[in-house]
Amino acid sequence: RNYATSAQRNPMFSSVNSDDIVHFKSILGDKYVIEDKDKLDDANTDWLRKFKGSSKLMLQPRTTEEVSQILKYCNSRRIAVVPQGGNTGLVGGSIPVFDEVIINTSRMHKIVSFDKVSGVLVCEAGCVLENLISFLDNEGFIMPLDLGAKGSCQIGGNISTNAGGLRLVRYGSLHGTVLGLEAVLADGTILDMLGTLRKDNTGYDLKHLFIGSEGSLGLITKISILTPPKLSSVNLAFLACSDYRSCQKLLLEAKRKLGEILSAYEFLDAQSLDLALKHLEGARNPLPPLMHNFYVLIETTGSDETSDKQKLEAFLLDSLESGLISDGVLAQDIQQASSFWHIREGIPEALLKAGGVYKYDLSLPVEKMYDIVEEMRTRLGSAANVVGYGHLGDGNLHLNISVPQYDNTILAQIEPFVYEWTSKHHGSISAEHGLGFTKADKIYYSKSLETVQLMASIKKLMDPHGILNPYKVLPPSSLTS
Ligand code: FAD
Ligand code: 2HG
Ligand code: ZN
Repeated sequence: RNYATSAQRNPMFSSVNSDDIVHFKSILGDKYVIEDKDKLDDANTDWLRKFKGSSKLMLQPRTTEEVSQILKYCNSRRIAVVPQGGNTGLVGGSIPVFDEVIINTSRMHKIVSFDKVSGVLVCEAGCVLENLISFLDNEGFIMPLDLGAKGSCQIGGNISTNAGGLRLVRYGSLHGTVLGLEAVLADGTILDMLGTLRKDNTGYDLKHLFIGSEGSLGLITKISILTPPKLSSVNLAFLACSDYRSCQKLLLEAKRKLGEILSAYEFLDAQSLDLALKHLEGARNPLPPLMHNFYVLIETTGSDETSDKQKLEAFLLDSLESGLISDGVLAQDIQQASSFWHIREGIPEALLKAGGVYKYDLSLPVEKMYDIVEEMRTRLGSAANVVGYGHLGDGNLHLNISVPQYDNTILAQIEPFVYEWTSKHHGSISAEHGLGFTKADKIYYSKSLETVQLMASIKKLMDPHGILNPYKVLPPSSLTS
């Protein structure tokens, strides 16, 4: 499907002409001004292969200075642009809606510095998350975030979406761990906010505007992030629970009894596990194939192998005896641990292989979180496979509705119901993926009119011609008044 079916191109934007191409080549050299159809096809298509833009040009700058020159020129010519990192975003934010120029950051992948005393890493925005994880591993540190897309996603994309992931329960959000940023504004101004201090209360902390603004306020070029030391003992348990209440109670118990070493608390329902086992290469059920309704992964990370393991084992034994868990297995080595993670992290890929998928990334009070999955099952009957999984420790449900093919009558059964339900229960319609294109017009379910108006004023102040990632994040109507 094309984006164009549900949006209108802003006629204020210029189309790229041959003089523009000549100009971009003078900034970047011929090789990094890409007009090749195959390369553009990939860059125009999102990870979900749900939407397709029609950009005829991708630029691949190497330096902040080049980004600045590109944006300055685009701003003066009213050429709209879309910043793109690893293109793993799940809300249609990283690809053009129409013919916006794609500014891809893949060549900006240098590590600038790493301070072993403070654990502060400074790097360029195009560093792939997995490469940063490997780099830090050699230094005895870890990234404070980890997610299934780590092999492709870039730190600039992570910060622009304020990605959560599997470790947020322990290390908190990027609003806490990102210490500084360098970003280029729409008019080419370079904002140096690349501080490396933990504390700095000199005026407004503007870096926060860029964290989670999905490329709509500026293009992030460098980042500084606080990384925790790598601890020696990591344990992972894959557990089964008979009902959702048990998953919830187990979370409270885990916080109470494993609090200081708890580093992940993830859950999946039986339907999610079935999909993973069916569609993921090499996936095996870690438990004997009995019928359980829910599964929980608990990871602990600490500094004392013997006592950490004893603590986790005692916790698991207690939980078995009290009936909170009905079965469970502790990974015996790194390979087994990564096979457990493969199941959890691979669910989005399994869903993609299963057919079409409607995705909802909801923050909800933990006790209400699974009700929406059950209500949705009742609404849709056998027309769809409704699955629920996610970051239970953070109150973040990934409600996914898998269908053989996209079907507007099914969609009409899902939306606006799912958004109204979330709003009624004081949840957020986007916990961690952002709004992008697909959810820009749904912002009012989670934000008040006055809040959206202030966001629109900030957008207009920072990007008066609206060239940065248009049609995303904010509904176009909020920007015209
Ligand atoms: P892209 O997809 O390229 O871009 C995402 C957005 O950021 C776009 O709006 C783009 O315009 C903007 N952008 C990118 N780079 C820059 C930049 N340098 N400056 C300004 N704007 C920029 N998300 C989670 O929060 N938690 C998860 O656990 C998680 N798991 C995932 C698992 C899989 C398998 C997949 C496919 C996605 C997952 N995601 C998750 C979605 C998540 O948003 C992305 O994976 C990641 O954060 C995006 O990084 P990226 O480099 O691919 O960004
Ligand atoms: C995850 O936690 C990602 O696996 C993707 O955020 C969630 O695909 C999804 O719904
Ligand atoms: Zn997630």
